Amino acid sequence: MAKRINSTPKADNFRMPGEYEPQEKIWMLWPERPDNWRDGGKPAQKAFVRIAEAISRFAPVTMGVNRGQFANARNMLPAEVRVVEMSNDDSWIRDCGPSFVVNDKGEVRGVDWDFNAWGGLVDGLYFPWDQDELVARKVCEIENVDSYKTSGFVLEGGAFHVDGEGTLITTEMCLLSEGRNPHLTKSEIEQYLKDYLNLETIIWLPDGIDPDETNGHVDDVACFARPGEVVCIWTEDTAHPYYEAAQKAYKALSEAVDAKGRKLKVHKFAVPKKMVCIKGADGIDYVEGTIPREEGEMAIASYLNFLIVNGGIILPQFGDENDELAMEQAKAIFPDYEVVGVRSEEVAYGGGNIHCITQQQPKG
Ligand code: KQY
Repeated sequence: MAKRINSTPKADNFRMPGEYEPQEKIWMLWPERPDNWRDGGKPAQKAFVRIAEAISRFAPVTMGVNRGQFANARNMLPAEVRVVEMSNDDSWIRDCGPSFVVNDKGEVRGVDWDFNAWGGLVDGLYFPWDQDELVARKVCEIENVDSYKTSGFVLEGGAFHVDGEGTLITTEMCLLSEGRNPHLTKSEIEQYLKDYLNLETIIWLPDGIDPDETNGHVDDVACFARPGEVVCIWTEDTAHPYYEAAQKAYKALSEAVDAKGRKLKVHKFAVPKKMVCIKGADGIDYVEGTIPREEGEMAIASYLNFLIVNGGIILPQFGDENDELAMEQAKAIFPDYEVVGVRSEEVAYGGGNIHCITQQQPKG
């Protein structure tokens, strides 16, 4: 039976592995929410199928699906993708799913953060979020994995990256936002991160690129390529909407020292040349309590929102002039990996990308 554990991963010698460490499987949730995805989620569902197929080449995929979409998802997805019924409010399992931790004996546990739809009643994106809040627990139950619950501490998986060796990167814009943990100081927030992910060093970047969506998740801006090396979005176009955030992130990372005392090597990573803008918004329902998505509005589109999975890099592609550049840069930064580009504008229209809709379960 999967139990709740009343201590912390740090106290029990569990740590969160880097995304480049071996993975058991990848979790996803099926899109259908008509007030977020256009045309009842049909175009997004096709994108999710392409992404699940690409990931399946490197690790098994399990897709959680709301009751009413089970038959359709099962029909659309290839046989190798496991489909399980799992109620949810939307498909962002990076954020509502568990963050898995492991120990040296090969045991795996989950960390179940409080989830409040990226800001709760202050600036959250939809209401209610009660089914999302249960996703981490359900995943742990299905996998028979014990879990820690951070009651009173709100966090999402897209808000941080770890190197697996005691270092985490995050943004002040997100973790210090009013809708997350206004009752905690910055050093109290650091202590939660250290206790629940078993860390020594937190590297703070100032800003993310989507203040109005996730309040600046780091997984659009920077990630670890391996211990001691990070990838950071970069543009020299001063008029680009991501320019300021990229500059600040690059500077913070270049000046940082990780938990092992290493100065980080920072790889520059392209951003789309032209902004991806929401299409087909007349096919999105308007519902009070959900942030409206407007025609032509800038969607957040970052190549850096890729997934690292057992020797594969699943890289967003937008039909942009810089798609090929991002592919080439990913191949150069990850020479031993196969880089697979997948068109994912439809995911961007919904507010995120490949990293946001996936959650890795590490091998024990
Ligand atoms: O990017 C994410 N991690 C989540 C975005 C949520 C968007 C909801 N419309």
